[in-house]
Amino acid sequence: MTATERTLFEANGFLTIRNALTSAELETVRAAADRAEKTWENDPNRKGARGETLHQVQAPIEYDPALLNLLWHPSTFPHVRAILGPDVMMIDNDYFITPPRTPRTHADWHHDVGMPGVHHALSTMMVKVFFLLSDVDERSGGTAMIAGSHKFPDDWKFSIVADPKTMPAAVQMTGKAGDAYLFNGRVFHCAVNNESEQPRRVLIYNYGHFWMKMWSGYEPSARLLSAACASNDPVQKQLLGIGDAYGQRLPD
Ligand SMILES: O=C(O)CCC(=O)C(=O)O
Repeated sequence: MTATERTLFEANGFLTIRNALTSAELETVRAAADRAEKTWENDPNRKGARGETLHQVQAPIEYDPALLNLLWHPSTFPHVRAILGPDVMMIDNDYFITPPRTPRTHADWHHDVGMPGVHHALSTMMVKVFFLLSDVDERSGGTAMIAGSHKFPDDWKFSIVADPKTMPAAVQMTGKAGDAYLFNGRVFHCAVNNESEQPRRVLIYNYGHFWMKMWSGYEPSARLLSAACASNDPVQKQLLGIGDAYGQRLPD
């Protein structure tokens, strides 16, 4: 991370990476995401949410190597590793498709992580990376955040709003397909309602520390675990949770 990126991330709790994917990569990832969506749609037993505000293809890394490889993509993962440290591990991953003209938000204002009663202003427990697969403007149902809210005290009284978009001082994350953004899981955030005619498509990769538990339902399959072991790549193995519960570290 550059000094500017690090300072922006510390100050705001989020950071945008423009053109995280090249146009060739974006094409490959979009094709893989389309295939995953079709497979998921055609099999109601596949995990995820099938609601009017969100189609959630749970654990896209299980569907295609192009979606797995984004977990350690060189434009985003080094930032995550720099922020979380050498004991980084994957916590969950999703492909979110927000349908056009949703009647309400699929995710009202919340923190992803926190420790009630203990204020860890200097601890970063989770970092979430979003890759945009579609252009996202203010009307597309994107993520909104309160800058710096990862350092607010636990008892901070955020405004209560009926429409997430009207939260005072919220910053709307917008960008072009191929851009990415990452944020501290303690940042107060939401998805605003999609008021546009286009679906919003994002791939989400969430990371924490090796001693944390992955979200239930996101534990990698035996197939992915054995491929990671066979690769003998310390990053792949550790991100998928292979290693010692305590003391697990990526080499420098
Ligand atoms: O869809 C979004 O932009 C927000 C999703 C969200 O709130 C989350 O992943 O915690």
